[in-house]
Amino acid sequence: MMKNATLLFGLALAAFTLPTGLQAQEAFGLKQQNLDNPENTPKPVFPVPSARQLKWNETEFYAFFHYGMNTYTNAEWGDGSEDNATFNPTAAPNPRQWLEAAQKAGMKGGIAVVKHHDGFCLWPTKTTDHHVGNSGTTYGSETNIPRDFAKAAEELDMKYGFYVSPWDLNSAYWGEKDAEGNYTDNYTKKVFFEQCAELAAYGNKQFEMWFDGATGGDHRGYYGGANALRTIDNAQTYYDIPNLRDSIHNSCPDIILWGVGGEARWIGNEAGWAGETNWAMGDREYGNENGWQWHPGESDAKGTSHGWFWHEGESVKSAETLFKMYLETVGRNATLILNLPPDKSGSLPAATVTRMEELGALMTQRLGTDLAPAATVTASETRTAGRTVSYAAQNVTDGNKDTYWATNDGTIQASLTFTWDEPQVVRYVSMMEFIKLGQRVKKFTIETSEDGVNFTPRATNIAQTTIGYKRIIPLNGNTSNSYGDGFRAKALRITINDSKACPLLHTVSIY
Ligand code: FUL
Repeated sequence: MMKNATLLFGLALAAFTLPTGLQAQEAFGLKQQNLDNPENTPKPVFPVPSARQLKWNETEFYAFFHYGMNTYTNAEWGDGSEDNATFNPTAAPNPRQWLEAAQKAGMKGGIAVVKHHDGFCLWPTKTTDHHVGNSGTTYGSETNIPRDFAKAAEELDMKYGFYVSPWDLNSAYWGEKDAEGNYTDNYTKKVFFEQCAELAAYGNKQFEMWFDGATGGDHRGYYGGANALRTIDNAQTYYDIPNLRDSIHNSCPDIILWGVGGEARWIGNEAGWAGETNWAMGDREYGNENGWQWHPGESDAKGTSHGWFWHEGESVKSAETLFKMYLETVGRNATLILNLPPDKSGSLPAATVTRMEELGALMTQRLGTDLAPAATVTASETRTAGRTVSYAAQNVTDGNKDTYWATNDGTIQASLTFTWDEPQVVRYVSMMEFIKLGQRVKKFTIETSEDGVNFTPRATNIAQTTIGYKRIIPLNGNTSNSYGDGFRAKALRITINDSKACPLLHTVSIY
């Protein structure tokens, strides 16, 4: 009898103190989480960017500097026959001055052309005699652009990289064929790979190497004295791109090989615009929603009136025009590489420097004061938190790109509302997706409300489709001279209307 009572009491106690199932999970603080995915992390939507592509995208706005033999021959494309002594700077070339000007405009880096199609190298290369060291001119012989450019960029805490033309109109090896009519690998092995390796040695913090797509055609070249028309049929195989990519990444892990390198794409024009709808997959201005490879767009555009290289009478575009280009590229999920050509002195003309200061001031005036962190942010739905990770609406204004707002799986329509204590004047909205898990958003709308109750859609003439790395919407729907009076708003609402999967936004800024 006594024995049975003890047993019963023991069983009752066990039932009370040893919870099972849900109770046990709660006891361990797991609530209803899936044990395989304790943070409730959303599944990626493929393709996703590589780590180096993500870092590259963060560079956003950077400069292009076309300087070299063409600066002294008034050409855009030389033919490779130019004499070394023609490279004759009237002062010591000053890449630090180039980068300082770019930094004043808000750019985070720069790419220097160190060899254009004419083949003249702006560093003392071992691969050819056609280089600065043999120019014999006062400042020419001392010039070493990659060395000075990399040093200045590191000092200024800017990202840097080099444009090295695969096409080489000076080299006897370029496009050379053997007796059977097959291309030899002399150029790729003895010249191009070696030049890329020499350049990679100028600093392992390089973020991009720029390879133009020119492949010969109807432009006559010197080619070591052959004076011929030459062409290659397939740049990918001729330049042995997969091998080149691997060898460069071994020494410079963060370099994106642009263009023929396959890691970022040409935006399809050189006028400084990307599609309003722009996917990071696919090609050209608009990309492709269903592209299988992460292939983000870069827009290369001239900051001056005429050439990529400096010419007599070259003038710099207005700050307003450059700001429009910024909105239509960086503001549309592309990066912008803006060309600023140094003149014969090896420095940027004073007018270019002044214009960059003006552009910087305009950028600060228009996109410098973010009103979003002062707002209360609410969401129509917030994804169930993980063990340590929250997907709360406030994540979009915490200044941390690693935290984001998300909805639950299956919810592809949702809104975020920003409300201020006092009405604000708003003009631009900038949104950034958490693209580490893929580009998702296909359609959205932005509305403002003066009273916090009645909302009016804004910028309805603009395709409010993709977001991607970054999308900036001028609320008056105008990318040119779009400053305007702005809208008085007690609240602003962003509604995602369609998305490939649950939307993930890591930052929203309102100006
Ligand atoms: C092109 C080149 O042919 C132009 O001269 C210029 O360098 C431009 C940025 O890329 O492929």
